[in-house]
Amino acid sequence: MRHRFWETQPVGQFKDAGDISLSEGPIEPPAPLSAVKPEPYNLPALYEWTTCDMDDEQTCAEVYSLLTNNYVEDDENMFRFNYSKEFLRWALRPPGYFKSWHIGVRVKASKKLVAFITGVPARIRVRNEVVRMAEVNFLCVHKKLRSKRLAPVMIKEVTRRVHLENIWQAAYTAGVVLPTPFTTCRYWHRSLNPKKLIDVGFSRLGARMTMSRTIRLYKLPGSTATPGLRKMELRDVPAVTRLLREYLSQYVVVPDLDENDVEHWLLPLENVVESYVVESPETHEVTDFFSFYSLPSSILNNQNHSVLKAAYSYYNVAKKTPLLQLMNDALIVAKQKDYDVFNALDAMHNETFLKELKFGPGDGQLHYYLYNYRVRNALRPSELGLVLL
Ligand code: NHW
Ligand code: MG
Repeated sequence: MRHRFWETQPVGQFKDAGDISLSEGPIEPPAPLSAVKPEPYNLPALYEWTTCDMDDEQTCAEVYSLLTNNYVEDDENMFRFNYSKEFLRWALRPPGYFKSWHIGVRVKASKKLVAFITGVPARIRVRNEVVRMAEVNFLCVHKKLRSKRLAPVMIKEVTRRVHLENIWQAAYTAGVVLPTPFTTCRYWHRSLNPKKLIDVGFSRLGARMTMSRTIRLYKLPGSTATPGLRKMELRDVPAVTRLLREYLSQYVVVPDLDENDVEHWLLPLENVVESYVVESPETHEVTDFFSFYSLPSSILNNQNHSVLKAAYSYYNVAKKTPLLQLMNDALIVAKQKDYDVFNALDAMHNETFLKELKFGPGDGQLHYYLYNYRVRNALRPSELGLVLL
């Protein structure tokens, strides 16, 4: 497949796969800031750039509505991601964020928001190197403006604004294959509300299964098993940061998180991110934690249900509690909070609990990419310790 745009970009090219003369690291060196184009890229004449202030209720509502109606759908167009406004604010305003990286496109005449792309700053470790990067997400072009090569302009503009902050690398994920993934993960799904999932076409009744047997199969205990399990609090940030940094040290590509980052990304935020710690009843030490984020999907064309409530496994560390038990407690908590399904990638050590806890493999793949950074050999999902939203 030809990639007219991506062939021009500093990313691993398909033709270079397996070329052992290419070394790991930046593909292009940083340029002096004076060489970064100072003015925005040109848009087609009817459109204009806008910086989206996510603190502003009306702007946030416009972004929410663009994404709710035009963002990612499954292959069969049955579901579409429905990130909440609170979620978008959380995802886009981590420590040190740049408002200038929240980029919209409006119709000049009507001011209607028709396209969006964002970056947030992050430190990502690739093997032994910690690199300042942008995490790029929420690329969206209104359905009526598709296939007009607007996406490459959006990507070039976010790249330019990232360069203006003297950052030269980025990380992103996509369901589509582009040049060139450094790893590819699969989503696994654990039914919490099997009847609804079957009713809306998310899953199907297994061969020789009845609805009541299926409901029994996925039934969970009414309460969690781990003594000392409780919601994470602000005072847990130092311990959670230590646990997480130690745990992530074994993986090849991971976020480099300090206490400020952990406070932002893991402290519970109602209907956005949930984190639970295990505090030892004897020593009062925090020994383990799990977390998941809340990303509902709109159910397109169903009479009885309009929203699928999905929990997505985020970062989990099992130091003392067996991982299987910890994650079963995560399922129980999610069920109590009325989620319909619990999703997890086959990244990190997730493979060790997925089958046992009755997750089934999904049909979607998630490809991971770095911009302007070559990874020598594609990683196995179990070598990846990075979850993007
Ligand atoms: S992935 C979610 C992407 N969004 C959606 O799928 C929403 C529904 N779809 C749309 O809105 C998470 C449109 O279809 C989009 C494409 C806007 C996707 N990533 O305008 P054209 C992210 O947000 C390439 C990258 O005609 P369109 C991550 C495509 O291969 N490239 O298409 C975002 C082709 O290039 P090629 C993608 O359908 C990461 C060109 O776009 C892509 O009207 C962004 C066609 O453009 C995707 N998901 O609009 C990269 N989908 O070379 C960040 C298509 O093949 C890079 N394309 O001809 C780093 C930047 C920062 C660097 C800093 C140093
Ligand atoms: Mg387009």
